[in-house]
Amino acid sequence: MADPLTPKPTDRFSFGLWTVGNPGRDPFGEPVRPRLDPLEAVEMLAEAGAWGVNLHDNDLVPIDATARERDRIVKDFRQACRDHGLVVPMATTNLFTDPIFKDGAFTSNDGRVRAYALQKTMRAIDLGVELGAKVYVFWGGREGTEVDASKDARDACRRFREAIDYLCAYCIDQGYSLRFALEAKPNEPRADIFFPTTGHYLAFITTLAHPEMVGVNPEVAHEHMAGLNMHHAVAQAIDMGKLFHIDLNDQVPGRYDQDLRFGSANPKAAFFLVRLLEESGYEGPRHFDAHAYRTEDRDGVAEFARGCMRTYLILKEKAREMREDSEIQDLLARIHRHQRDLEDLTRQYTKDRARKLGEMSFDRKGLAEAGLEYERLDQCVTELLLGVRSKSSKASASGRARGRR
Ligand code: DIG
Ligand code: MN
Ligand code: MN
Repeated sequence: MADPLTPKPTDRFSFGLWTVGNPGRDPFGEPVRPRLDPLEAVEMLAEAGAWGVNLHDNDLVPIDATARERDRIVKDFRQACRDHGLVVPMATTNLFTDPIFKDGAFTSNDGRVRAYALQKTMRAIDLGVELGAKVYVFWGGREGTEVDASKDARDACRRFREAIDYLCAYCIDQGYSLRFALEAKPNEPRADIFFPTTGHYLAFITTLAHPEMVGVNPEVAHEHMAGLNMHHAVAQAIDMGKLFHIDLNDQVPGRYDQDLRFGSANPKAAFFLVRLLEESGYEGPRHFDAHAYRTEDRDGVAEFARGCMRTYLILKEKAREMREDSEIQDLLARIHRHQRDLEDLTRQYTKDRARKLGEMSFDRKGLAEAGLEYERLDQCVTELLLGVRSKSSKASASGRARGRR
């Protein structure tokens, strides 16, 4: 039987060129390792067991490349992907590095900058489609403010909407079957970034001209930076049919965007995210938007990539163990035993149901006194994640059975 912890193409693990290509620069230090050439990155990711590789336009094609240089670079990259068996599931535009975007791209106060951002994105969309991308991500890293007097936030919403509507219409006109995924972040590099959380984007999508083409790309680090529960954000996106992509990494709340190896900061939170993705039937890429520590050399970068995928697969195995753990399943059955009580009265309003409901009496004190056994449930899940579950569960289950006699 195949090792469940060895990545397979069916796991759909993908990485951006910028992840393993990260040279270790930070605001306080120069690069510590050479920037990985895209072709080297493809080779490293294939060796690590990845299925896909993603890119910003300028991760592959320098912003000042000629059309001829662009075509050669793309040709070589496509050949490398073919040679190493990698696909390109997602593409995106770099609308944040070049100084022209210092005050935003689609929300810039300068109409010329907004026009250039649209032109750059149309070209980057063409590149993504040429490479086979099915999802196009928009991360508005520079769409924000330091000085709120400089920009009316309502204008920002309108300008961003006009840009997304324009680009949806471009894709329709071109016959591209591309889906857009909007990625939120609360701050950094701007003091405040518009549309700071996945929830903001889920609301924003309802205002678009082509909402059916647009979903979200939640990132663990960004929801954690906002002090939010990532798997709750993802659950709401799934509930709305809007989880079009996901950026997996990790993050200690209250810090700058750390883009840590998946599961390295909060394995319990990562577990519930993996359990949700796997049990919800999400079929999209499991994309790691993260990078190795600045302390690492090329071997360390390869270890980072392997670690992201291995931790995901370990947590996927833990979710299976949880489904097969009789004590946990018995607890969940008891916890949910009243889930469907009175459903016929409360599921959907009718005059008659409301009348009957109005005539009912409830044992408010009795309902309030019931213990919910969440301490035991969480202890069992903690033991499962700490790998002691198989031994301790038998002891505790039999102990409780004795206790109940
Ligand atoms: C940062 O979290 C952003 C950019 O790296 C990119 O635009 C997007 C793609 O996952 N994530
Ligand atoms: Mn990030
Ligand atoms: Mn991201």
